[in-house]
Amino acid sequence: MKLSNFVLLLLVLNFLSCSNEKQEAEAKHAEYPITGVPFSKVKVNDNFWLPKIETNRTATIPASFQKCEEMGRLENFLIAGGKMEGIVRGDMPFDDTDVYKIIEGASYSMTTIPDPKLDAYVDSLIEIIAIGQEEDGYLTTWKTIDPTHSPAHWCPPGERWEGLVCSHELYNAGHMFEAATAHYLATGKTNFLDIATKNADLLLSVFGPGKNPEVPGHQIVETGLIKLYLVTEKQEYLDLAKHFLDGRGDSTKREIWGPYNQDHKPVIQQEEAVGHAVRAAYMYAGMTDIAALYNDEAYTIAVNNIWDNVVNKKMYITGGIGSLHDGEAFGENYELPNLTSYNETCAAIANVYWNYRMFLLHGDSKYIDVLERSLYNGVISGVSLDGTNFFYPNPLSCDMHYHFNRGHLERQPWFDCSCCPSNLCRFMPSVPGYIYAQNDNEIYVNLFVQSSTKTKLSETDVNVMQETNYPWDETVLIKISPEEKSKFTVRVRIPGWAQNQPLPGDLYSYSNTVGRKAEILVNGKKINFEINNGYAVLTREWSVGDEIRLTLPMEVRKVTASKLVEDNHGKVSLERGPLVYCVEEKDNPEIESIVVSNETQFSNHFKNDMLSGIEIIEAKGKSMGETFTAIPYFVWNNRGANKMDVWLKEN
Ligand code: FUB
Ligand code: ZN
Repeated sequence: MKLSNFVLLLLVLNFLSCSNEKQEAEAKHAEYPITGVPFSKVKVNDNFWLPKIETNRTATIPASFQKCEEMGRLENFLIAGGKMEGIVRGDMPFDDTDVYKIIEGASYSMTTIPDPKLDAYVDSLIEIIAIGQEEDGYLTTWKTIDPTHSPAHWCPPGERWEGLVCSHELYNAGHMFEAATAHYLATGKTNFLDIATKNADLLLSVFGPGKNPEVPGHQIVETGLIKLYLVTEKQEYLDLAKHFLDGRGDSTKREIWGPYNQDHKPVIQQEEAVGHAVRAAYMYAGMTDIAALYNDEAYTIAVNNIWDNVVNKKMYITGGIGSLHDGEAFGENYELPNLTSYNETCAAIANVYWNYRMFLLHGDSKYIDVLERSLYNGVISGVSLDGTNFFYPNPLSCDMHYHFNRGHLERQPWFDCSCCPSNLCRFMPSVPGYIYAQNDNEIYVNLFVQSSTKTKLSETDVNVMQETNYPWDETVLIKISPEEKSKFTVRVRIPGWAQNQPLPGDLYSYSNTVGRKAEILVNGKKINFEINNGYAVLTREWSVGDEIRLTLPMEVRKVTASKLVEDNHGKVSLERGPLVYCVEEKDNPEIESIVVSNETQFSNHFKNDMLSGIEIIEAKGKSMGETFTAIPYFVWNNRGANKMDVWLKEN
């Protein structure tokens, strides 16, 4: 792949929105195999995502800014800049990043819905951030305030760049780069970008061949640098990103830190997902960027191998990754406990970032299958329906004894380590960016969300519209209206679950396979279609008003896990469409006696008045235990703490 191809490819990754003419002009110069249609070009008008994105804008982002103010996150910048007296506030060496991540979310939000008040507030925060930056560009407030005093008992104090394994200086930089890029693309202003490039230039003078050989203890600076490169075109930023990745696990130049930091062997030799899950998934996203950007086979092979390991051995049915509380880490192969599953919200988000890049690199819908599963289950379970309370871990069972949510049984408004709420702030407004993608003469319909967009193919511009009540209903109407009648391809994703495969790989399977297949009508006529890389490939001469009607078999399905997953022996979980279901004590006072047998009958119906409107599953059978109600996993724990199970005993 040519460098310029990848530049554009990355430009349209979920974070990056081309909202002004300058960016559109940049985009026109590039060529690339597949590019996502950026969220700023997609108008979502559905009943599922739009309310969630709106809740993020009106509740989550303001509440999170408020928390940053209350918890001293802003004061740290002022103290660092000598405008206030005091010692560092907060408990984490990366508290600065909460401010950055919420600004990133606010920037995305402003791209879709202009908000002058929010714009002015964000500018005032950027002024405060600038105060915390040292003359030479250095910016990590706790070290500037007093390098002899660490806010975290688990990370010793030290001068600049000392103790990078835990100091988070490069993690702080990475989130700043991602946020500053988003802010620049959203507003066209350079006030934040200037802070970021000043810091990145300092990194260039400190790290790189023949300089400080250390690598980040927590990855994200790599993708941050790549985004900075995309907007500045400064090649050194890109080179430094690759340099940081190349340096991991190389014991000839530095003392390596081991598997927890994915620093046990060179990244291109890694085959198994190990260690801290968020670090890992951010790194795999960065590696995928490098694989595409440099057309690097070794990087491509490595991310393919690691991906195979994750989907076949280390992923929850909810798309969650990182099963262990201990170290917030991946467990051994098939080590997927339910009650104690960690499944950090940030890791689910990182899994989306990574899988989207894998799709852009390979054009296979199996990556979108993983992305969709994470998105509809393990990501949005992280936030309450009102947008103000959060899960850090997302377990698959709750017994009311194991206080899984950092000592609590319910979602919390904030945490001492508040990475997950601020990650949701930045993630939610970007969801429309995962729906469509394209290359020269093909349009990909990846997610089924009522929405519209306009894509520019080589021959013509094409308006694409979806009408659907997905994920509740199984029909999707896709309207294709080219400005000029012309021949091109529409690739409509046929989800794995609609082809009797819950996830790519053999970790999970359905015990009641459904005979009904996905069906497609074009302009009212049923067609036979080929499935290629997971897509129905519809190539024809399209004209204004053409319609594709997709019907997906949304029967209730029973999932079983590989026998190697000990916790799920003799158990099944329920799914419908992309949604994983669970049972809660609220609906099922006798939750412990719930059982599923071959005779259990399932029906589903929509309950408008329940949990903001959900499709419930009702089970009926010969025994009392077979009569129960299941709800989508992502809404559990919105009616107070109570027992919950995803995996149900099978009789
Ligand atoms: O270390 C920064 C963030 O805090 C990680 O990504 C999360 O897992 C939490 O530990
Ligand atoms: Zn987190």
